[in-house]
Amino acid sequence: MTQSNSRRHFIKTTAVLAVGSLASTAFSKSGIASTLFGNSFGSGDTKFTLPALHYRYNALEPHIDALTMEIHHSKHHQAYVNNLNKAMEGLDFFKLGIAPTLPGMFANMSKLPDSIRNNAGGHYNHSIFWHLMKPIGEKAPIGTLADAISKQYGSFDEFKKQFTEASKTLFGSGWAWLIWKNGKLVITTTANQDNPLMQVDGITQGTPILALDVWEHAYYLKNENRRMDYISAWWNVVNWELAEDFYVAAGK
Ligand code: MN3
Repeated sequence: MTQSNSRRHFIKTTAVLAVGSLASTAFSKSGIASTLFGNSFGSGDTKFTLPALHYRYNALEPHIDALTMEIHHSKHHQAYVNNLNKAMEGLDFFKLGIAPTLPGMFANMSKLPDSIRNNAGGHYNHSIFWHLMKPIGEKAPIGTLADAISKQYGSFDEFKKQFTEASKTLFGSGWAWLIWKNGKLVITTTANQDNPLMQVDGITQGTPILALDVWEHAYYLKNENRRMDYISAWWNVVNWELAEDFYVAAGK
């Protein structure tokens, strides 16, 4: 094998392994792994691309408006993708021993520059955020996740209250999450475009089940500074079916 072939082989093998393990922990049942990570090799062979939205920009109206969705997806998410590709160009992933994939980068966040952390996070977070919403949501959790939420929080209303509070009080830009960690559901938040999969200083928070973008760009056009209105509206479009799939996969 020539050096460049062996390098390519390493990148492909590690990329497939990394994507494979993420697929088995979070996407096995939902079947959206290829949508989200099919183009995630990034360095060398393929660049990251903006995944198509699986519903129209106006599909979440009246809860989330079409213009916000269009700008958020086609401008903001696209910028994370472009900047991620740009940030990866200057790095030798082979030399670093890091797979140039989202899971590969998340597992080595402390060794990579902030440009990767911000943009790989931005790309991943938005990719799952779009999927975790749908035009006619279930309005409440279903299946085993519904049972787990009731058991742990007493009721869905109590969970909703706590998740809403965490989202509302997050200072500045960031994300609210429901994650699975050490056999428990946990409500948590991250700043900027960080996410619970990122290993920072040796610590990974857990596996995402639910994600809410509370950056102002997610709601300012419609709700101006009223983040609470946006959070209340968002509960109507949560894709609880996918959240259940994530929960089932994460619990294995
Ligand atoms: Mn956003």
